[in-house]
Amino acid sequence: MDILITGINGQDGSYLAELLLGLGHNVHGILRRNSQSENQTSRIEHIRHKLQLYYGDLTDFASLITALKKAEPQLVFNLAAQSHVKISFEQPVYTMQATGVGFLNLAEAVRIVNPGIKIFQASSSEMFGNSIDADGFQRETTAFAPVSPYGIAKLMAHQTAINYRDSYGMFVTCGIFFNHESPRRGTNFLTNKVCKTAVEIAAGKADQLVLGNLHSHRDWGYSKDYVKAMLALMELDKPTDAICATGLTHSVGDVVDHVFGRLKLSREKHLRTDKKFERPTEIMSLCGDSSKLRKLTGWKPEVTFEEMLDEMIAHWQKELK
Ligand code: NAP
Ligand code: G4F
Repeated sequence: MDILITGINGQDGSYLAELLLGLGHNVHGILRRNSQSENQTSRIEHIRHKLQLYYGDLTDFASLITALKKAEPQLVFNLAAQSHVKISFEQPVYTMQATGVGFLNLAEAVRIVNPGIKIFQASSSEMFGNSIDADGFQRETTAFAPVSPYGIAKLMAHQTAINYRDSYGMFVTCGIFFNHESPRRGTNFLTNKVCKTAVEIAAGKADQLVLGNLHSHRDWGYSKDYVKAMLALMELDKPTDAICATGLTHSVGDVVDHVFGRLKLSREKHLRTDKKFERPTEIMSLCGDSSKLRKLTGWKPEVTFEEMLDEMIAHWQKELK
């Protein structure tokens, strides 16, 4: 198949491209122009020669039409977004344009070019805000109540996906993804910030890890596991919405304790908090029930929270050498 990925140079986009190439598909991707051209392909340099890439942006409707016409895909995975929650408070308008209206641009471009193209939308557990079922889980039936511009933008995209499914009979599937990480995670997200800084401290190249809220809980999975779920969802006969999560939750402090424990660092000496890393509003606990996804596709997470953090630590130790 010809498959188009928006956000192909992101964490998930790069792993999904590897997975699809391995299965023999023709993989196309949309790249954003950067004044340092190496940054445009920083996560896909190793597979770049196998990809067909087009400059584009979710906020640029014409570029989406052009990419769809050139790639002639059967599937489109929309993984592009301004995906950082804290930054969405600093750039709320851009986040709405890229993450919310950007998906509308893509859905409309697909409807115009070829409504038979199947779309995957990367929805987010941020859409739940602090909604939580009595047993401590979020599931497909839990009410959405986002508390960040990013969460609101993702909810706009999510509802648009459902509307295109209902109004036009288009195949638009949403994976409601909980946090997932890897060595390719941006280093301004919690897990990779902790791993990278802790390795630097252990090597004597930094002294302190400075974080915001240590008490929020997240359901942290592994990116390579989650891109398999995206593909499994797109292989179903009918479009749907399904949660992808591990079903286990850990606090920010737990992440620090695991990483500091591995590197024999003391919290007292090397950990500090600063309000500048806190958000105006915070989600206190995310823990996803992914029974629907598991039942429909047989998917289950393969890498544990601890194994994933160990892989991220090893990555930074190698980089530092
Ligand atoms: P990521 O590493 O931040 O990657 C996002 C990608 O989107 C990057 O390649 C970025 O381009 C591109 N992008 C940003 N704005 C764009 C725009 N206006 N037009 C076109 N491309 C744009 O995110 P990720 O972790 O791979 O996540 C993939 C998707 O899943 C995102 O939609 C995210 O919101 C969603 N999601 C992620 C998680 C998670 O925990 N990772 C959980 C739930 C949902 P550059 O490479 O040029 O920066
Ligand atoms: O790693 P984070 O920035 O991820 P967050 O905000 O949960 O969002 C991620 O997951 C969402 C799915 O739920 C995605 F949709 C979204 O695109 C993104 O991938 O922060 C995790 C937790 C938060 O509670 C945050 O307040 O860590 C806390 N935290 C504490 N100190 C910090 C820091 N987060 C960051 N990024 N940096 C800190 O210094």
